[in-house]
Amino acid sequence: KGITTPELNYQAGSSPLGKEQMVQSTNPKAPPMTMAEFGDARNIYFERCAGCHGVLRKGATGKPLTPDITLGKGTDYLKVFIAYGSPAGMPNWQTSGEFTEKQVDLMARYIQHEPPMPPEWGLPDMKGTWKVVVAPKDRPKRKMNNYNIDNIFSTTLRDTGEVALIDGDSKKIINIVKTGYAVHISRMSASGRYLFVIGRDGKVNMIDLWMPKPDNVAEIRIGLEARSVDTSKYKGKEGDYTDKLAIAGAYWPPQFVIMDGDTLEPLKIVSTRGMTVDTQEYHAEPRVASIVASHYKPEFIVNVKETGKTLLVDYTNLASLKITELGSARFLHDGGWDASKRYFMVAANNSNKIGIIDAKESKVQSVVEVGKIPHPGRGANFVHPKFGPVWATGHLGDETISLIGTDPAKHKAQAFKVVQTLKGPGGGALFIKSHPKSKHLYSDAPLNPDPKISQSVVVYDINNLDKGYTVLPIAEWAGLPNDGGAKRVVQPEYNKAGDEVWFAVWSAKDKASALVVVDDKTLKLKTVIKDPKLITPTGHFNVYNTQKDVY
Ligand code: DHE
Repeated sequence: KGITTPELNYQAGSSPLGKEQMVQSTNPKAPPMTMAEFGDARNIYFERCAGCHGVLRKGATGKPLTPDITLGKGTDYLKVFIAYGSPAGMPNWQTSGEFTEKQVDLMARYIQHEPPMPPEWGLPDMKGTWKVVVAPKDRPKRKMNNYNIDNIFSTTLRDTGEVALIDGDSKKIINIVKTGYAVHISRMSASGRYLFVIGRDGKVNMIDLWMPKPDNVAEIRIGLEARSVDTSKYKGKEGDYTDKLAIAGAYWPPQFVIMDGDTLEPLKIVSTRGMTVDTQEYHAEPRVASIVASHYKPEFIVNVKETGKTLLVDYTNLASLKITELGSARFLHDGGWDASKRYFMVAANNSNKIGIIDAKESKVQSVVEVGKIPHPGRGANFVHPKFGPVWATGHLGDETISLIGTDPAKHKAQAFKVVQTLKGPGGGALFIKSHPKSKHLYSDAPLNPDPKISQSVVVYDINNLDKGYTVLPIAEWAGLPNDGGAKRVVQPEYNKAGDEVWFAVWSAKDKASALVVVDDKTLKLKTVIKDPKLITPTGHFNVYNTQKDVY
């Protein structure tokens, strides 16, 4: 049971904000509630509703739910809506078994009161949580272990708030490092020495891979809820910024912060509150989605979800920060570079578009219509036999994969257009991947409602795309016990050599999960990595491919 459509299953994930101190004012016109009821309702709201309706309930991909609207509708109407859902996309919370009748009544009353305001989080708050665990002067002067660092994988252990560092050569766990709550992504410093992870609770951890046993050297909380982190990668005539700066983006408060790349000391905080790109109306909580470091300029590329703006943040002078604001389309989410690393391809997921940012010319190159709710992760680059270099995205809302031409020099007619649409097994795709040394393109579909599809991946032969796909039953290959776990197969990730592909088989916290490694040449099972400590693995990031943006 549960929510039925993939995109809702995805967006109605949990926010840690429900646990924060907030001032709750009551509205005398709204149905009465006890303080205990407010507490419960607030928790449910942040666990299940805030992802779509927003922290302040002003609406994002879901409708606004402020008292000026909800009071007029009344408790009975709201209860029906929450219980049965709507064709426009509201889940059927009660009939799906997610909420009890009592909880539906609670939420119907709660949303007629004023939304509580979570606290702000400025420099003193950040500094209060900032810890340099090992000072730069006390860190190794050279690599102090025998690991092939380039081939280490950092695997998110979502529900334990940890990452597992796994030796990609021996497939053994090197260390399990405590991080923030429901850690989301890992990114590498430009030199490949430091690994950065960010938790949903805004905690950034910096891990030194040169230590005898790689571990945390610094940490900080940059906000109360967050998803993105990256580091400066520019080296050129304007300076060498290798390992100099880090950046993290927050969902709440809506802001990003630039930090010292050695210690995580917070240096500069910028709010993203402001006007939307299309209707030019004020938005109070535009969340920071994906962030990448430009290779062309000393800039971070910061994508702001609700305003639909991409900010090119020049980091050469933090005291007089220069930001170029590019407008593309609303609800910017995830994305990655094209193979030349000149164009950043970002999904405007609820507009069904890919915005293409030219990092060299600092402009929006194009905005391309794709399938329903594109979700590329960082996407996949490969050379199409007919159309040359393309970048690919799968979709949450339909079964297609869109291939976009990215080579204006030699394939001008196809550049920045959808050149081919592949058919996959169904919607619910999250991540797609290829590698310069591989002849294959892999796509998962962990949020497809059919377990047969969510527990396997599909592979396309790049030189034979019209042939369709081959299905790899990854969860079956994992050989896990029949414990009723969801066994969703998530995120293809290549090793450094580009000859094997890793997948997470993701089940609940109290069920068995595993990592499955496939031989890319033969498409046969190579190894299964199992360990009782591998709890809820989701994303995994190969050090070299992440450092060099190879995907
Ligand atoms: Fe993610 C990337 C936000 C749910 C696994 N996710 C991202 C990015 C954002 C984001 C903004 C891009 C970061 C960047 O590149 O700088 N994700 C969100 C959400 O808001 C959402 C919808 C709901 C939530 O409550 O978090 C959400 N994400 C999920 C999941 O349910 C996933 C599948 C499992 C999990 O661990 O929570 C998930 N997201 C990932 C992964 C990436 C990611 C593995 C990195 C992909 C990559 O290849 O870089």
